[in-house]
Amino acid sequence: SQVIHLKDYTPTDFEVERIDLTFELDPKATKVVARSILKRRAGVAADRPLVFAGDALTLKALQIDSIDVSEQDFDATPDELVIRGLPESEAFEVTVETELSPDANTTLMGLYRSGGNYCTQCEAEGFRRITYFYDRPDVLTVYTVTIIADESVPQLLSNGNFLGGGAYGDGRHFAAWHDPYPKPSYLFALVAGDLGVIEDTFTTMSGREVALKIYVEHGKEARATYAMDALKRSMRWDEEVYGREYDLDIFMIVAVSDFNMGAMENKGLNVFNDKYVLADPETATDQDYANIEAIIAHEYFHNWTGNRITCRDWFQLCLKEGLTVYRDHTFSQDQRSAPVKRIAEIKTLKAHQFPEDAGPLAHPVRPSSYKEINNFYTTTIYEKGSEVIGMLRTILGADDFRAGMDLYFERHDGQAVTIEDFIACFAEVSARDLGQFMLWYTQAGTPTVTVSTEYDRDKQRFTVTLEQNLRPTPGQPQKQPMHIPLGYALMMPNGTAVTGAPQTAAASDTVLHLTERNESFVFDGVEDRPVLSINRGFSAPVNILMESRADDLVALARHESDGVARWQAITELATRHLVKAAGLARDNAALPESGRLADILIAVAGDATLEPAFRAQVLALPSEADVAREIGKDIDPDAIHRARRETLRAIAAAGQRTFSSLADDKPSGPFSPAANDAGRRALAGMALRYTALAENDAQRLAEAYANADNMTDRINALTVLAHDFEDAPETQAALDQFAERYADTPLAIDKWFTVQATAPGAESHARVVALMQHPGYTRGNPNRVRALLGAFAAGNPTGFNRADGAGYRLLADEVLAIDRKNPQLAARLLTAMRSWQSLESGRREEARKALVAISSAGDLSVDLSDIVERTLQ
Ligand code: DPP
Ligand code: ZN
Repeated sequence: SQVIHLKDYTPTDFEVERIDLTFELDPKATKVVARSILKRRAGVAADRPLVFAGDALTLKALQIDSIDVSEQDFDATPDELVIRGLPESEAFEVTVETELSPDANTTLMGLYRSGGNYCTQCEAEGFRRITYFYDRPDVLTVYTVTIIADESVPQLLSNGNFLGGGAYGDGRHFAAWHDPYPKPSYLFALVAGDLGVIEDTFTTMSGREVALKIYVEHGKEARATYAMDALKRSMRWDEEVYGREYDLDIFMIVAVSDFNMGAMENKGLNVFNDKYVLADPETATDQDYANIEAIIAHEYFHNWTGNRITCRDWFQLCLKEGLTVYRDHTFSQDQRSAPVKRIAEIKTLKAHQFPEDAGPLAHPVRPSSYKEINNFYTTTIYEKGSEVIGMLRTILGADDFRAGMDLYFERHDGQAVTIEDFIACFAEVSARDLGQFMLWYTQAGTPTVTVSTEYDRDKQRFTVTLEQNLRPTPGQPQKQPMHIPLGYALMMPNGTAVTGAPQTAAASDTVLHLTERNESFVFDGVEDRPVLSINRGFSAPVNILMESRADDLVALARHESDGVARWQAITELATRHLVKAAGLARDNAALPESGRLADILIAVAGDATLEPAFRAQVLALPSEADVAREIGKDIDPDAIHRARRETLRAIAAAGQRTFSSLADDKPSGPFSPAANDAGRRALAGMALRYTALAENDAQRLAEAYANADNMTDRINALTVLAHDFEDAPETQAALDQFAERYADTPLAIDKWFTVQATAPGAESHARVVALMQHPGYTRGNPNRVRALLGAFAAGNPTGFNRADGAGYRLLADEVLAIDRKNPQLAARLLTAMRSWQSLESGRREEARKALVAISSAGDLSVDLSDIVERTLQ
């Protein structure tokens, strides 16, 4: 397959003025007629052919201006339609008829069936599985859609506003939809089925009433009410914070159970993975509620950042994704606790994006080439893309940032644009040169900033020296220095503030702007040696290397006034401890005393002036994967596991009294998913784990499991049982009970799969193999596969990285089997192996063999071969 390059971009020869689509739905033979008006662009020669993309298509008929095109004037393959001998008139009509089998479509791209209902997924290149077309984001046109189906399929939905519908004859009916906003084909959607619905309305800031509908499987309506609430809050927030109003008469969301992504922002008709719509206290955790709120907001916010203004080409994907993630992050921060949400974002970024940036799949936020665009819906495009927007706001300040956004909306509404167009708006309103800032979009890899400090008592001068480095990444051997905005504060070891002003324009009271490779920042009038808090709030997505004295970190861990920065300091202390402990565990030596770390954690745990959710996050400690990432090479997952487990036990023993009382301190009254109560459950749940470890007794957990009246508490107790008390009889009893209780709730059984797939140790491999035979499991459903196999590969360092390579072989076999049905899912699963080169040599060799086995199997999809080849390189 060929490589596509950003530098090769050229516009199409023809514009599309409008497209009318007619679907006659049938599970095995759906007829699609696409009639579009094309207009030759000025300067395009009359003998240029029309070239439309297809994917696995069968052409049934082809007409131009209602006359059949003769055979010598076109070539149709499954992948392409080329028409020659076009009319010389500037505009003409092309009618393409194709026939599809939604039932046979297991890729979940294009038109397929899920749970008996028809639905579509067109981003990035699914529309070409429906009809031949200019399936690219820079071709915007107005869609009118007519859907004809059997009466047994009552709801017929598409984008835009409802035009009308009714009987069609022979037991069939129809519905017609018109979307007045020109859009690219990836935002097209069709849903048809027999679904339950909940309805509401929203009055926009200019007073228009919008109908809101959420469609779910019959009987699940009550589980959609939280999603509806989140939708209305999102609509209001976008008006208040960005001045963005919704633009159609109706906004619909449909939940489907078979879906490759989280959700899809199709204009006026969002299609969601049901995991991100359905929630009630019995089946959903607090984390599920938070995810639903975030993803509902994310897809809604795309209406302006993505739909009204879209991407010129797929290289610009972060234009809509990074920006929209930034918007949903700040929305959730506003709806919940900002520091707690920010900590969660930092954890996600470091757990997922940093390893991507450090391994063979590293790519810039805006890549310059790709083989398969599906493989670029990555944490770099999304999460790092969002961090880049956050840095832009830090550099410009809130007012210029908002002014830049306003200009962007005003100038580019209705267009398909580039990152350069976007950044130009901010450069213009702020009168700044953002040329160096653009490197964040073009250079891959996570910069390291080395920090050293010096205090001169005689001169009362404190100097901070920073050096930035960016290692080579695939295709980018050399890097240039970037603009890195580092939040900072100076304080005395007892926590009092320091007076003393930076002596350079490159620093404000809160931010050091590092723009050179090496730079020193001088503070005068500093009366005593201060403690430096750097990259406060994680203002830049970088690694900090600082030879700070442990005493300084302890001072920050105790006294940092900013919650996020305090968490950062505690995390740094804990990480250093765990890295040291892992080294000793590997040599079978005694582990270091954790007294000072334990004191800090126990003090935070018992500090009622702090938010419970914050205390829970501190108690979570860095994960085994966090410790592995910090060690960076020659990794032995078993040693890390032993070190972390023993550290947890030591902390648990030291704080037993505190933890035991916290474990019982739960919210009272009816269940509320709001942040406050969720935070209290999180703290109690964390305390329960420490208590059980201290008591070394599964009994308390079994009781907590039996008494739980919501999924958060229930799954927490079950997880501690399965992960820390795997041999206790209580554990198997609770697992069995859970399976029985939720036998009819696949999304809950997914949690049961994940709890077992992530139980540490070599035996988890056999458990996963056995669970693949469970009646609730199927390779055909992405949620099931991710809950079991995905969780095992990405969330079980000791189990998956079993020294004999059995984990890698299992993944390789399954990935190959899944690839035949759903390439996107297979390719995504395999990214769990992206850090294989940092393992110790025995495991590395086993991992390599498994990757080679995939690579040498025949008939791989483009998606999978792209990932496996890049991973091996
Ligand atoms: N549906 C995916 C998202 O919203 C891709 N656009 O991120
Ligand atoms: Zn998105």
